Amino acid sequence: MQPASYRLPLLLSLLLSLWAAPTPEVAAEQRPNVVTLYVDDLGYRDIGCYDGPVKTPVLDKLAAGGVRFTDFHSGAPTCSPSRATFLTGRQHCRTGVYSVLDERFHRMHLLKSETTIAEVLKENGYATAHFGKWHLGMPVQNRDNPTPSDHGFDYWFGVVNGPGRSHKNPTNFLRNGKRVGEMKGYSCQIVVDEALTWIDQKRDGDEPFFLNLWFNEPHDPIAAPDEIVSQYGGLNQREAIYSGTIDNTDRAIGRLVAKLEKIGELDNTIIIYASDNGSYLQKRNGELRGKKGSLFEGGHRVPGIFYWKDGIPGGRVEKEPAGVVDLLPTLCGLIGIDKPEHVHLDGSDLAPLLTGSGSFKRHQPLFWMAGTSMVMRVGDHTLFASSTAKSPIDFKTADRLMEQVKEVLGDDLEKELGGMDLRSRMFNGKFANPEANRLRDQHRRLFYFQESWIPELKKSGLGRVQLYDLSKDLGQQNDIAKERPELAARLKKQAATIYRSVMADAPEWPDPEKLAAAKKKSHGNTPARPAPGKSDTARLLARIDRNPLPKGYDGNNHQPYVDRIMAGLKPEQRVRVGQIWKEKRRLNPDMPNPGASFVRILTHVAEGAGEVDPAGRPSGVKTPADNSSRQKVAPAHEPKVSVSSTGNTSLKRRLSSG
Ligand SMILES: [Ca+2]
Repeated sequence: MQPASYRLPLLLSLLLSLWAAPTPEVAAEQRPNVVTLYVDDLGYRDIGCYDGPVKTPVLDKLAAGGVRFTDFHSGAPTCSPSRATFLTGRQHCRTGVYSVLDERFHRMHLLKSETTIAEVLKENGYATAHFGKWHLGMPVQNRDNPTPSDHGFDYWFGVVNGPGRSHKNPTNFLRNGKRVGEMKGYSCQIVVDEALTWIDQKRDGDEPFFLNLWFNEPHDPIAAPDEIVSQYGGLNQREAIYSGTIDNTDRAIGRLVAKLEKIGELDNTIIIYASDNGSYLQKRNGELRGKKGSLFEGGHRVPGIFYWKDGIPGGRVEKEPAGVVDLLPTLCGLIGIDKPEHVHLDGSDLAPLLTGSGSFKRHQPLFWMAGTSMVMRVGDHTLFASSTAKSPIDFKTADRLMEQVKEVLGDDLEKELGGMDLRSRMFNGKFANPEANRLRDQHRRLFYFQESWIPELKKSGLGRVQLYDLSKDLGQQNDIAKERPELAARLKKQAATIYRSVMADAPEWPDPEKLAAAKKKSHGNTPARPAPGKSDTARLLARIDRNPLPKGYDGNNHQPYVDRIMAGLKPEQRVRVGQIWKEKRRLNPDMPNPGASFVRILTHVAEGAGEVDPAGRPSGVKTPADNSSRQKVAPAHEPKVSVSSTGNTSLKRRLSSG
């Protein structure tokens, strides 16, 4: 059908086309700068202009001078996938990032072949720089992963994932891949310091710039200056510190805005602010259901602020649902440059909405995934669906570990929770109690996405659905799928189409060993067995690491316990313990809790000798009577020495240091 203007008199049609024209192409040097601010784990009701308790005058002013979205969404309910969607405008599974990634366990990372905002802008004459958290895969842990440089950033300064050991005086920042060493101050201020230095020293006045600031705050472990924390409560109160990190970040952003103003670039800079997922503190997501990690609104509805004095009429509140998936096409639209060719973008160009220059139409519903579940937004409705792939997570063991943590923490439970429920606390921050921390690590590992699940996900369709009407039920309490069967069926079909498209595009990340085994199998004769040698031990160790610690053991009685069990082993078993332990230390020199790792290995070998009694001792193993427990039980000539020489001394030291 011909556009209506073709049927209008020429002059009128010209006038109309001028009025409706998108942002005209501007010469490269007049193009607006772009500054994106993505914070970590900040909720919908945290900051001032979203009715939150934290004082954020800088963000409030940007919102007042720009467009503040009330229905804005992160790319996913957790870090890595959210960031992959942010940079590419694509559903994160397409880009290779299915879930939160950890280089120790995952091959997945943001595929080098993806086109990022940085690459698009660089192509169009922009200088590009990244500051802060990355969490999209780095070349660590022997991974051959791309760096921010490979994703279009000329310059980068940041951390692989979170700052170590907390936001205060972090030690693990990298500048263009090189370690910086310990830095003084707080992460958000350090990140802005570097951006200001870049502006002063690296900026070419003729080029527009793209600064991508991904703050680590308010992600756990939290830290903020006392004088700020004290405005929100006691210096040791977790919620007060949490608020302090957000307040501190606002002050850091204020320094950046002041700098832009000073160099005369503020009015021609597009500033975008959002959070990478909902808060881990339920109340900071306000009336929304769910929090970080959840596909309910609390997991991904976040603040969304767009400011550009020269290009976006300000002072507006926008109710249209939108999200960071829209950033790449929106920036192309606002600046007047081409979107990447031959790339399926899941997001839509918000420029007509922001500039008021035309009508906005989303080309594909907003769609989020987490693990084996997904949610789609159409109008006021959200449709939840689980994939027909069975969840491979062992929830029984997870529940048992949580119970164990409760027991271990005892009277300290409330203090350690700091206002969070235990389930959230298991995923956020570390416990002061080392044993609880060890159980937490074990618990978390159960939930790590495993690349071996991908083929099953690719084969699966959509199972049971839930339907919510946000116009009447923002808290998502009433599932109306049964009341509205036709609508539910129609939306399910639509969601299935998107899911199929995403999973068809998404890479498999095959395990090289499994690939080799499958290849061998397809050649016939020999059954597909894993290659012998080191990898066998690595697999064995992975199995051992998943075992619970024996009852009767805790970090405080480590040495007597080890001595007792060692005394009961046959000489060849002691040698075996020594061999496996040596390999464990070689493969995983930075293991978080060497004492626990050693005891798991010990238990594994000891169990090989027979049944394990309820106290965790192998039956038939001689244990010293209680009244003789102080005596040295391992005969001097036994190979206990070989174990001690590789482990016990450093074990003791590391155990006592926490
Ligand atoms: Ca996050």
